[in-house]
Amino acid sequence: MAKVLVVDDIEDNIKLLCFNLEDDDHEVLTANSGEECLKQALAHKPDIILLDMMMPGWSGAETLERLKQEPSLAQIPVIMVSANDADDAIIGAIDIGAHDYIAKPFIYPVLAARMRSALRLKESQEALEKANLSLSKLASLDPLTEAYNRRYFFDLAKSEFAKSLRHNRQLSVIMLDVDHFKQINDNFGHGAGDQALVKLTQYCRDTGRESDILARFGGEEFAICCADTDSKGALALAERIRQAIEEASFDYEGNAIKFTASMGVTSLQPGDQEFEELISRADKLLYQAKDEGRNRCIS
Ligand code: GH3
Ligand code: MG
Ligand code: MG
Ligand code: MG
Repeated sequence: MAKVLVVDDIEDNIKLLCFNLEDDDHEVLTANSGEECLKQALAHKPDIILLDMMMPGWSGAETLERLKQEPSLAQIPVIMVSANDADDAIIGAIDIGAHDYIAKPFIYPVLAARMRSALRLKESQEALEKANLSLSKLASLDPLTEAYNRRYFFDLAKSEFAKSLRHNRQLSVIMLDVDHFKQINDNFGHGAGDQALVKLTQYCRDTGRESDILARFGGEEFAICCADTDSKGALALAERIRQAIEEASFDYEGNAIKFTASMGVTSLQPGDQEFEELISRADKLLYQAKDEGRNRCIS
């Protein structure tokens, strides 16, 4: 069963098609002009459109062109239905993007078979798009924590960096490393360590803003890129995250596990040319935080 939009300027043609389509359990929408077709298509997103060629106002070909120009409608298969079965008309319509072309008077079962073919194609295209989408999502995320991975972080953060330079806006980076993480693994097992990383991601998300780009950089090291944030704001955020981590504890196989983290915080400075400069500054500050006793933020 599909949602079918039937477009024809002659009421009787519409009636005949509706009769057949509804008999096949399709949901039928109708339009008696190209203009109306576009409106209906935008409002109801049909699965397929049966479009008359010869209509006053926009012709079938003109209507088809407009459907194909509209990004939200371009994927809907259109079958042209026309009394004109001249080769030129068929070629023209298919070249504009019609999926198929059927001459009037048509045999309904033939039209129905062509519709099924168009719908099958649309379905497989949609499945492919969905698969591509989840694939690209997978490729951008760290599988354990679902924070961004390092590679995708650089893609996003570099583009934020370029925008900040262009528009003279603030940008900050926080590098975070869990303190004595090895001890969590050693004392409670690798699963506890994994769980700590998942919790850490959650603490960072709960404390930060939606726009902060959070990534697992590797091991127990994370980076946060904060657009439109100056050094004062970034240090305050880092400090809130540090406190949230320090105060939290989670249960793992009956053990209440607590940990702390150290952070290096830096912001865009005059003269910065590459995003990597911020990363390496934040990294140095992070190691300073470790040297000075851990569980602290240094900017
Ligand atoms: P420091 O305070 O100096 O940062 O000490 P640390 O123990 O946190 O740092 P170190 O670099 O000595 O150890 C990091 C440990 O993190 C070692 C490694 O086995 C562990 N690790 C890295 N990735 C994972 C992971 O995905 N899961 C778990 N459970 N452990 C991991
Ligand atoms: Mg007509
Ligand atoms: Mg560590
Ligand atoms: Mg580390």
